[in-house]
Amino acid sequence: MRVFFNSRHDAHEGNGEMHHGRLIPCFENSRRMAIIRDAVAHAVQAQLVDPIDHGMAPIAAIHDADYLAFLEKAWADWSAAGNKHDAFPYVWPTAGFSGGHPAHISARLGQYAISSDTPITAGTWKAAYWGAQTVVSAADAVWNDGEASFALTRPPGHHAHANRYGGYCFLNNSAIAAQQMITKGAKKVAILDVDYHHGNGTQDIFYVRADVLTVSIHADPKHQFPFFMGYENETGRLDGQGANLNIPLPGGSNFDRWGLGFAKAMQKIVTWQPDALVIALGVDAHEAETLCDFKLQTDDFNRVGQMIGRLGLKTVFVMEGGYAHDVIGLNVAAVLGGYLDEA
Ligand code: OKP
Ligand code: ZN
Repeated sequence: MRVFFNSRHDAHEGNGEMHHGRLIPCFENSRRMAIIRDAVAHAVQAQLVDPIDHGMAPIAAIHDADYLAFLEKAWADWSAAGNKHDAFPYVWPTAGFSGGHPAHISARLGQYAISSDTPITAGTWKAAYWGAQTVVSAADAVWNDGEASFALTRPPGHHAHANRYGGYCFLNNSAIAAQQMITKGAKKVAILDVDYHHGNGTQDIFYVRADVLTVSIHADPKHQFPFFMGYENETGRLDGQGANLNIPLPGGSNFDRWGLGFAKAMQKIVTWQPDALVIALGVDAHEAETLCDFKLQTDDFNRVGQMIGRLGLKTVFVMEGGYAHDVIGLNVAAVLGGYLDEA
């Protein structure tokens, strides 16, 4: 399988994140990539491909211009204000505030952030920009010849909105991949998000559109990030009515439970008849993931890949979450191997 690899991913390396009231090493770190790359090398005979630079157009097709201008210059503004450590927001324009859109970098961090778990560093823009180029290159390849590809990149993307970052995400890679295939001629694209967390950014980006189906299977937001989104009654609006499906599951779900949700997701995609499929491939639903509380096993990921393969669709896999170093490689390889066995 072609594996488009973001070799600039390590330009983004946060020094830490707040976790239960103290600063700990970032879950979302650069070691993840080498582990997954090495695991898939043998398992799916990975042909590593360097992304081509497609410029800003595919990114601007998803994200707002003011947000991109902020993100590109955030570190420069932050360091010009005298700061040396990673940039974090500390105040937000929440309900009841009039706004005012002040230019101060701390105000802008709060304006554009959904959460406080996501450091911006000197190399964040570079890593995120090349991550987007990685998924655009992967999407082009799949659309051109129908062969599946895997975009192996970090930071992840599915929590990023058109104008918001957070949940370790800056640019919504899965959304950019879907839009790229539409730009190239696809009429309908489905995005299936199997990450443990709800794909809030992806949902929001396509919420009023009829041409992109968004489906997410995730931990019930009542007890898990992103908390304020991801509920079952969010089904799309206007032209997008019926083109969003959320499948929240209780904590502790094993494959008996998760698989039922997955079957529902598969059914929706089959009925909807997309021209292409993007898999937002988070593997953090595995039982060894400490940030999460689902109980999937590596074999279960293999079954997931097989079932995706049997759909017979043009498929782009986009790396999202998965943090347990001892199993993420195995789990990604299990999905991709299962896919190749059945596609
Ligand atoms: C990103 B992806 C705890 C903060 C937790 C939210 C989880 C983001 C997961 N210190 N941050 O969906 O795997
Ligand atoms: Zn996740």
